[in-house]
Amino acid sequence: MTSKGWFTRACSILPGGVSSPVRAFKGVGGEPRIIARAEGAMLFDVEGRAYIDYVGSWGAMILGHAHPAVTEAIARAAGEGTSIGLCSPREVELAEEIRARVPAAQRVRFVNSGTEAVMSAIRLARAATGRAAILKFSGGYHGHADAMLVRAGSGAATLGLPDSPGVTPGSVRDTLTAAYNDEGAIADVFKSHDDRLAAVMVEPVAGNMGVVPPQPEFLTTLRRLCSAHGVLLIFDEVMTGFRVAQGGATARYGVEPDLITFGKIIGGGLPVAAYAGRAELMNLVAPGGPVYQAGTLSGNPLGMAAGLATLRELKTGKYEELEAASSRLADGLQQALARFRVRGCVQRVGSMLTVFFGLERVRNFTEAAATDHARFARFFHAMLDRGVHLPPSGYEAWFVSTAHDRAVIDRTLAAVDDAMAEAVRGTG
Ligand code: HOZ
Repeated sequence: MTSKGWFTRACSILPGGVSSPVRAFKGVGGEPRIIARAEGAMLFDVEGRAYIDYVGSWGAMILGHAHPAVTEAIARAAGEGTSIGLCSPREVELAEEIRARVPAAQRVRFVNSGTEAVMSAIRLARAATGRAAILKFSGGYHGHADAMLVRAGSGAATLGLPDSPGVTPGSVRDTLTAAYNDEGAIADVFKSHDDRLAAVMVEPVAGNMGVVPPQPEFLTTLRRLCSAHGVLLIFDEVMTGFRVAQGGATARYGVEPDLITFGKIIGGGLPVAAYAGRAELMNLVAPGGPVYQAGTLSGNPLGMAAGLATLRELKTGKYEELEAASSRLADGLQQALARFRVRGCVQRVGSMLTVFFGLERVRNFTEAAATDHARFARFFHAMLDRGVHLPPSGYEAWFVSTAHDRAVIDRTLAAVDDAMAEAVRGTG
């Protein structure tokens, strides 16, 4: 059956034909390719066409697809029981591997998705401070828990649903927002709400409005204000954790949060996430303390095995390879923009990057929204036609994996020239 046939069939049973909204191509038009399998840097659709993959399962697949160390670890674990629901060694080992890379993660609680990690970290922050309000940033995406669907990025921004219906006014009453990278706006929030502010939730590198790096003083200002006002700083490192450095954004920027949420890479492609942080905070989580949170599949042996295998492959040298491949790609894209005299920019931190059309710099969600999404859509399709699968929205990050070697990057850049010409020609 063709991609079209599968998608028609999918639409009759899955809402919008998908299991998560961005995949439906609403941000770029057309219909998604239905992917039969993935290996290394490549995707293969049901019609046998091959694509270089920059979705990377939205950041999870830092070693590329079906990495032998990961698939073997999963197979071994599966043979020893797919879910135990009781304490087992692999969860201890994975938590220790996390702490070895991110010392701020003194204690770790495993959950099953980034949404769950964020929701639980917020509950913990509220319990620890006795306050209710959470500050998030416009265009920041922290999963789909009610309190975080306010001015949200990622699929919510792509579909024009940053404040989803179904979220009650009561559940977002305590969600405050400010513009990313705007230290003045943040200082104002602290001035007016410090007695009710429990936590600041931030992506240390924004990745759900496209990649928007923090301005030099942004994270240190947040740290200083939080410490001065007894507010907890939560880094949402679901995307950046073990991605922008071995120790994530915490290491890359040298700013230590109180709590951290992880996902994606720590599960090696299986549904694993975690929240972590200072021991005295994390010890408030049940059964050590009174903050309740639980899950039947939490610490699942397959996920723990995949996460362990992934982290153990990610030695320092791998980050150098990722940096080299990603900077080659970003430079090539930037040169193509210049060659075709297209206004735009490539924003990159480590192995995550976004091409924005129409603006030379993007610092916040207002600017990300003002970029030329119609031109991105044309570029996306021109790349897809040439065998390169980008994330299907201008509000998403592209992810480079260790399987994207020089040959793969050069094949991508060969497609970029023609695709850029096509994107420039269109008028939409
Ligand atoms: N919201 C994630 C991307 N930023 C996941 C999207 C998906 O899985 O479709």
